[in-house]
Amino acid sequence: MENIYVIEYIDAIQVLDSRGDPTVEAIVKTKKGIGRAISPSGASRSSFEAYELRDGDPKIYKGRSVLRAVDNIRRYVAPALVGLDSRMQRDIDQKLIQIDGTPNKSRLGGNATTAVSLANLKAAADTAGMPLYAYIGGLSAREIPVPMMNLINGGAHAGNELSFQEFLIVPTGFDSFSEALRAGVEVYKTLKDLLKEKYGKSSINVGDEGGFAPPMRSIYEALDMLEKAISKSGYSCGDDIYLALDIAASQIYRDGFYIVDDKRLSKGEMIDLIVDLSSRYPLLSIEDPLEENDLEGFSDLRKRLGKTVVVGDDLLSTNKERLRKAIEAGAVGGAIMKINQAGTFTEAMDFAQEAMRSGVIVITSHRSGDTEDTSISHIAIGLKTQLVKMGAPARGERTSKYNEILRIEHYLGGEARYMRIR
Ligand code: 2PG
Ligand code: MG
Repeated sequence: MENIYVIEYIDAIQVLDSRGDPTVEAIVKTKKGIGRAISPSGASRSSFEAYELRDGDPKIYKGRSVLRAVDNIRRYVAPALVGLDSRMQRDIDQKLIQIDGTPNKSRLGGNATTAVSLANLKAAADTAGMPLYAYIGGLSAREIPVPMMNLINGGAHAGNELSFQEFLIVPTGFDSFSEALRAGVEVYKTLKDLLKEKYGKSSINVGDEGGFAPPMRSIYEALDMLEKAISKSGYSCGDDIYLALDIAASQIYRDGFYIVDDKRLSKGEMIDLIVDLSSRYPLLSIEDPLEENDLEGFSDLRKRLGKTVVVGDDLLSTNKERLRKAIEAGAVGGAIMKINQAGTFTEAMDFAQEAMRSGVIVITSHRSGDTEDTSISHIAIGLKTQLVKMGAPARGERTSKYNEILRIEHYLGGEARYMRIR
């Protein structure tokens, strides 16, 4: 009998991400299905991520083109994968790792491997006639994750002076994803009014992830503003809706000090600041509170934080070895999973499952440079991660992902369950 899952054709093209930077789209066709996927791109990248291959010619797209990565797919990946069964995702990802042959995917480019790995996953699901989340998670994939919505942008994602990268709200106390999203949007709109009133019209310009990028200088100001926006919208902060932070501390780490609100803080002072923040505000989680090499600091902080979850993003870089070390050291209660940090779907999936087995909360995450690709909406539900990070409810590359979750929730009907975090 003919095997309809056999890969017949692979191609790639250069497309654009939400910052106008070129990125890789891969296309995988089987006998009866097709999958397309686009690699996203981070601004605050760790040094342990899969390598993002860019051409570097300043005359073309200011050095940002990805034509070599595209060519690598056509020249090396396609001939090796055509003829394989697309359902053998692990074998296909292994093959990508093998063809690349480097520890960080620097030969093919992590952007090339990510796009192919995800396009293959989608092609297999399409061939099976199944939505991607169901292909990944089967019948039990019916839990809808809680969104972490990034309403105020700072750091590497905005042209303002805020030292921390992301000020998020987490609508946990609702019965469904759609109700939680509605609350998040109402807070976003109220925040817009409050910002305009206090700082003027220019404060409602948005940053890379669709959150506002106001001319604030203090992290306390940003958190106070979020609290106010939540209560003014009629919700209770710390009950219906929590706050969260992504400090992205490697970005503010210089010569052994952290630069926060124009002050130079030693590691001890930084830890004290974070402990103070968590005692003043209902913070569900704090991501990358310290720089990406300071495992010990993460563990010390975690002992002092009580209920606030310490999340590793750059620290872990969606890498199973780094996760293992962090778990052994008791350094994290939460882990960010980004497919393109790992470079293939199965590596990211193994990372997420290892974390969950150890009781670590997993957050499926977009990148600050993202696209209309909605793979992560399906992956979060398929892998049953408790949380998703996909920016503010604004800008097409963010709303496409929220909208896809709304579609899945609608499709699941009475089967859908909104995840409980607390
Ligand atoms: C992060 C991400 C996504 P970037 O740090 O968590 O929000 O940012 O994609 O720039 O690394
Ligand atoms: Mg982060």
